[in-house]
Amino acid sequence: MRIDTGRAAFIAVDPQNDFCPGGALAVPQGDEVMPILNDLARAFDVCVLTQDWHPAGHVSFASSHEGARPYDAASVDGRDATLWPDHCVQGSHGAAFHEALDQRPYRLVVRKGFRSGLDSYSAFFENDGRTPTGLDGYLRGLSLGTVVVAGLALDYCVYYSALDAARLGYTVFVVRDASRAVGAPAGSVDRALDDLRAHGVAIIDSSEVPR
Ligand code: VGL
Ligand code: ZN
Repeated sequence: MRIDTGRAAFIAVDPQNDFCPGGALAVPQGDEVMPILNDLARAFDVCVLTQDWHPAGHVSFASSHEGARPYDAASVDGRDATLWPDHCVQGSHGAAFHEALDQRPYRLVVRKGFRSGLDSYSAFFENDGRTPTGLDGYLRGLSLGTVVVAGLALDYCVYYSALDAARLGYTVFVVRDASRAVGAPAGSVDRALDDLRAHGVAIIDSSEVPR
């Protein structure tokens, strides 16, 4: 399917320092997506950034749970959750966008995960599955029915953003080569991609986006 870039929103997910090598929750080769995101964003009329934006002591941090270690699975408020190193703390260098990201094409920044007791992977809903970020309303207001999603991390925030978009009825593309994955627990990437395909999401290469 050919993407009509005039009627689609490009959503670049969390291209932040903490998700790049040297960062607190480093995604292998996370920095390599920046030039690809820059190239893609120029092709779209509407571009949106998401920014993971946690208060200190956030519930998703292992340091907030006695005896827990980063990457442990945990139950938080009755939901399965993964605990992370402290990352993307509001106002920190780690929370800032990577310096190689060209921010000029983006007209909206959606911050998420800013409530102490609730994590948010998706650009559309927080992890309770029902608290909206407002992005759906924004895209509807612009009459856009297609989203193209890429960024960090493929198996978490990109995955949940694309999944929610599909559930909301958008036509969804995930750009594989413009994304990098945490890769934990083992098999997380294949599970995410299989589940996205099962929900009708197209996994594409950046060369398939018309310029
Ligand atoms: C993310 C884990 C925790 C992501 C954010 O951007 O994929 N992953 N917070
Ligand atoms: Zn986070």
